[in-house]
Amino acid sequence: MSALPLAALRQAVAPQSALRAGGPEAEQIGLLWNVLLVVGTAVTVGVLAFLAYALFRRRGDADETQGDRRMRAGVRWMVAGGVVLPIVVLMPILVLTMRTLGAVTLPSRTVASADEPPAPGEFVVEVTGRQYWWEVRYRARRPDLEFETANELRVPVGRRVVVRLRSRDVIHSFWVPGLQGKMDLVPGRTNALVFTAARPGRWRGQCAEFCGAQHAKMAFTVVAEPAAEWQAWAARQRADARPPADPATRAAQGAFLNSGCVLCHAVRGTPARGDAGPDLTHLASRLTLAAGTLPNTRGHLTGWVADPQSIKPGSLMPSVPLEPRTLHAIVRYLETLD
Ligand code: HEC
Ligand SMILES: [Cu+2]
Repeated sequence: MSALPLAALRQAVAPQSALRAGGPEAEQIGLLWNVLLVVGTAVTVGVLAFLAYALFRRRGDADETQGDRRMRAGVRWMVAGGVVLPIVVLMPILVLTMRTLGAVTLPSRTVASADEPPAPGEFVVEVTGRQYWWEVRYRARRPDLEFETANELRVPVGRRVVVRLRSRDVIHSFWVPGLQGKMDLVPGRTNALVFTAARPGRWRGQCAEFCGAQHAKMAFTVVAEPAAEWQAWAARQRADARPPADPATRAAQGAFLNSGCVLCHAVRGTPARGDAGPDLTHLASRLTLAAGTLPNTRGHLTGWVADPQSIKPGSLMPSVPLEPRTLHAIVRYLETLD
């Protein structure tokens, strides 16, 4: 077989691999992992070798003094293998683990209450876990610079990102293996983690704490891009939704505003103010739909709006029966929300 399948596999797992570190925090964790792998393998092989030796060696009967000597040797081996070796092996690992923890986690004093604005120079994103999607709010020292999106974190390359984690319902867990370890989102408290994306790219994240029927379809994407591109993106996200440019789009907007959608979804700049589902103001600018479940294309969008329950059974968006004309008008409108 050619090398192709392996290359394809690598490509497939790369966006969500802890072995492909995307920044300094992930590198520290990767280093610890590599040390544990090497030491663990060496200990396992050593133990198995001793075991094989003990099982297969041949020894004749011993007289009494030989027996005594063997007994004392046995005790020495037990002390060496059962006390000295574990201490010698585990102490450095403990120290390395503590150092890694210290290097990749925030001191508890910076795990601020969720409502505090960021400190000067701090880049804060608030992520709220919801069944089964992620509400994402970019905090700023000036309230008018804050904005909300969903299921996607865009960050400037090289910027240390503080993610404040909260939950609206049950416990979720925020995990981007290529950038950081896991951290729970617990109702009633705010946790925080930091990561830095050292180069432009995309990393897949995943809810890592079982949170209900659609837990497996609760993913998200971290996109890191150069600071100037991020600024331009943020400026677009802050703006209200693009108003309809022509009568057909105005009619399409009407179809959306007259459907039940507005009870649960917000489109800033329109009367839609719902809060039960993701903010749709700039839906068309996102890579995926329904928390990483579908690529954001017209076909998938239509399928989702027509029957979300067949795609994510048990998700909190009901399948609303829509006339085909209404359905296509709504999709047409949503596609203008870039
Ligand atoms: C009862 C509340 C509710 C109603 C009504 C509702 N939605 Fe949703 N919607 C949700 C929830 C909750 C989600 C997140 C589902 C998930 O990913 O698990 C969602 C997700 C979506 C998404 C994906 C957003 C993203 O960022 O990935 C789109 C698009 C959407 N809804 C459009 C609509 C449209 C159009 C209508 C009207 C026909 C509608 N919704 C009606 C609650 C609702
Ligand atoms: Cu979850």
